Amino acid sequence: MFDKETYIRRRSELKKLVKNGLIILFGNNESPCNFPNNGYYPFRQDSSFLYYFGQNRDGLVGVIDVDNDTETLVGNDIDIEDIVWYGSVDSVKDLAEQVGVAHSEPMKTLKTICNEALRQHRKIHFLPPYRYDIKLQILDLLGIHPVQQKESASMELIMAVIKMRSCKEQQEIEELERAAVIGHKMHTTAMRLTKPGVTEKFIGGQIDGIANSYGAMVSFPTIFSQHGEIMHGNPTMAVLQSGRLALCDAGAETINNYCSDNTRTYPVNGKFSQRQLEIYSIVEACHDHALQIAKPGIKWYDVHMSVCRLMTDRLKELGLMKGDTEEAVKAGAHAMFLPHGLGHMMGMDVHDMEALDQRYVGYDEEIQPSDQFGTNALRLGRRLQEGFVVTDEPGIYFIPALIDDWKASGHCKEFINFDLLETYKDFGGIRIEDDLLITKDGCRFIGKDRIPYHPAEIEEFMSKN
Ligand SMILES: [Mn+2]
Repeated sequence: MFDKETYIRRRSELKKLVKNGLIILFGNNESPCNFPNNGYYPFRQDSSFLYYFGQNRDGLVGVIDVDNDTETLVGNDIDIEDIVWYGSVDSVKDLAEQVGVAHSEPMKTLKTICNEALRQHRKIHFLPPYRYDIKLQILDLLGIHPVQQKESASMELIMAVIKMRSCKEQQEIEELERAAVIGHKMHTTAMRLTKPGVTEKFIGGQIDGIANSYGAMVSFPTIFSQHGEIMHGNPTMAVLQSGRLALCDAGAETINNYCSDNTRTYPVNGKFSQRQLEIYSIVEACHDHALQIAKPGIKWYDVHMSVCRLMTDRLKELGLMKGDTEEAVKAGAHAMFLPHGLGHMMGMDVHDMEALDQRYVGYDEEIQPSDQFGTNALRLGRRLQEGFVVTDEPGIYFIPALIDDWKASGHCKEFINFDLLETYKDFGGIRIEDDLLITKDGCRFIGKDRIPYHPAEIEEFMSKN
């Protein structure tokens, strides 16, 4: 948790942006895994609740009455039975005081607060809920059916939260740097453990333990797979084979729930083949290219497209693509190899604020999401600002089903050499990902120590460890 003043300042700013009405920020509840008392562990608080109310405990709701300038933390104190099982914890009144909130009320009062506001026809602002228990809570409090809650959510509140959370404060950047340190440990451990004969699951489990040991949890389910071409390939019991590449996309959350998100791809046997090196060097160039051009004022969409053009040029040199680069990228031909976006915002959520809808987080009046395959997976398109944190994660993948699909339909056949591509069906995929902080006049990587990614560094690291 940050100091009390941080939360007071943020709520005060939020009130100015939302202007009027009653803001209700729902904290998360424990989520049952296989029976009610066996919840998913660790508990994960809602990030916007954390941003404004700081308290990392289940069963809390933050209420900000903008018209009357009052703030209330709502939640039930635990009873003696809970104390027996979980130990004693601070009262809701204490929790409120710790974050500069003057009032606290038991949960049953929330219904009264909402009824009163409804009776007075006041605007009640809430964010789009993503957990079903919260949807039921909103149905009970406001009478809005769960299927209508996304469209009933407050645009004023959504836009205010996005405005505030998009630009990271200095203390948030320091948290992100801490997350990067844990991420570095996770990735270098995965590289150390990678060798023929080990299962993917063993490596995934070992590095998840590092996230748990030094921070709160993993920032998303760890991807560790010899099938790098599967975007979200979670670790399986498959045994690592010499000659293949392993792709590791993993990150940690600090105790204060700030994320890291990095990807590395390396040879299982520690030595790149010539063919692997050729593809790897293209991804490496694209990764470094984004670092060179990202800065305030430039559209992330343009950074993405610039990377796509570079990738297309380089794939043409290898004979995998052909034709005019501009035309190929316009047609979306590069998406055969890069079917996702160059990166996304990152903060307390690994895809920061994705629950608030990427249309608003990543786009604006100036730039709208594309519906073209590949570019439709670009989560961020709008102009960068100082303090934004975005991931830089180009990749090249050889997806057998996608190759067959495009080949059969002739899609982009003027830009793709399907005969040569056929010989890459057993290749897998490569992604390199680091997290960028947009600075005053450019950008820099988050994390002082780079996880090895230049091929010579990787080979040296893997031969020594
Ligand atoms: Mn990412």
